[in-house]
Amino acid sequence: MKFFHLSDLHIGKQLHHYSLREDQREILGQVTEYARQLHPDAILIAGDVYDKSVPSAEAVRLWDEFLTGLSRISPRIPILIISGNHDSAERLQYASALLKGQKIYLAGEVTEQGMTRVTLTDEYGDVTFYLLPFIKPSHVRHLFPGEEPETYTEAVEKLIRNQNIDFINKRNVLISHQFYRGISDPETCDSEIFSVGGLDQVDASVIRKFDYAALGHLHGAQSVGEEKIRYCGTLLKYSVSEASHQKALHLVTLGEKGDPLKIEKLTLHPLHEVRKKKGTLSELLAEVSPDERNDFISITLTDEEELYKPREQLDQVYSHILEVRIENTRTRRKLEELDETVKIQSPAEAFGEFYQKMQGTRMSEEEERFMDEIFEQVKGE
Ligand SMILES: [Mn+2]
Repeated sequence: MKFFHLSDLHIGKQLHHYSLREDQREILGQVTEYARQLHPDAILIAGDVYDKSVPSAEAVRLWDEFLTGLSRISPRIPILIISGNHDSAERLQYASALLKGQKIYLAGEVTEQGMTRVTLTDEYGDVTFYLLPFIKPSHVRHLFPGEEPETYTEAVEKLIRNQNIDFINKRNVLISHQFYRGISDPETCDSEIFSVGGLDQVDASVIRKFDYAALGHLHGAQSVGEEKIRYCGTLLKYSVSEASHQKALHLVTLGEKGDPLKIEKLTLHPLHEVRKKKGTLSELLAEVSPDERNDFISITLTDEEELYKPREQLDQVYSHILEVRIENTRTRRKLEELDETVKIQSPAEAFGEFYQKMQGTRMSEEEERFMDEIFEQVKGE
């Protein structure tokens, strides 16, 4: 059985205030084209369909276009979708009972009956797909009266145990959107949002019996400990920190029970690349190649001397500048000083310094007292 594994489409996302509408339309069009050519047995979308829980009309239209395009392929390819932490479960689930008739399976929530299951068949028998949308322990506590899960790991573990899955004889695939952690820390990037302190991490050992775990949530493609527990990552680069990522469409081939998996990465061609460029202003202005002109560029200038309107000059050659940073002896020294001083400063001292920088004069005693009171109040709360 062959299936596409996608996740984290984040439809409607912007990159540093640039709309990604055309980039997303292009890349989803390429996925549809691959589906038409290769005709996989299923398409799995592992959460974060949208970038926001209340997506824009434009984003909804693009998602509609994508689903419609895929469902026009004949014979029909089943599409299995779960909601991620960015999606609103209820909204994503709209018309799910109707869409089931079109082989589009949408799981926004876990119900009293547990996870949504979809069984598909190939020459080796059944493959059961378990659709586990993004959950917090509080979402599923009511399903386990008397033994409420406290942690994310417990919540996922209990849900799986409750399904009575035959892991010995049958082939089972999990679709899930959580922060799974193996023995080592997974690779993360700037376009992801996690809870502070790693409370949202799920021990990957609770899903290791599945023949494949199609994961979403982390935006860099990677496996968690084993090949078969895998994040496919985003189709597009959603932050500068992903500039060196190789984004691809994952095609997974599941053979007979116990056989090794095959994972192929199909090349995608984004409308704009995300690149980092570093050098002096004159170097960067001189060396620009035509195919980079319209890419998303993060620029680091290394000039030591003051520059005349660098951003305006760069705008003349690059059409999509994400940011311009300056890295020279001066900024490095500032960073070092900041490193040393920030730690020892009280909020009142830090504010005093900020005030002086902004106003060119120190705060009056009265103003200082006023600020002290505010900081005390905040502390109290
Ligand atoms: Mn995401």
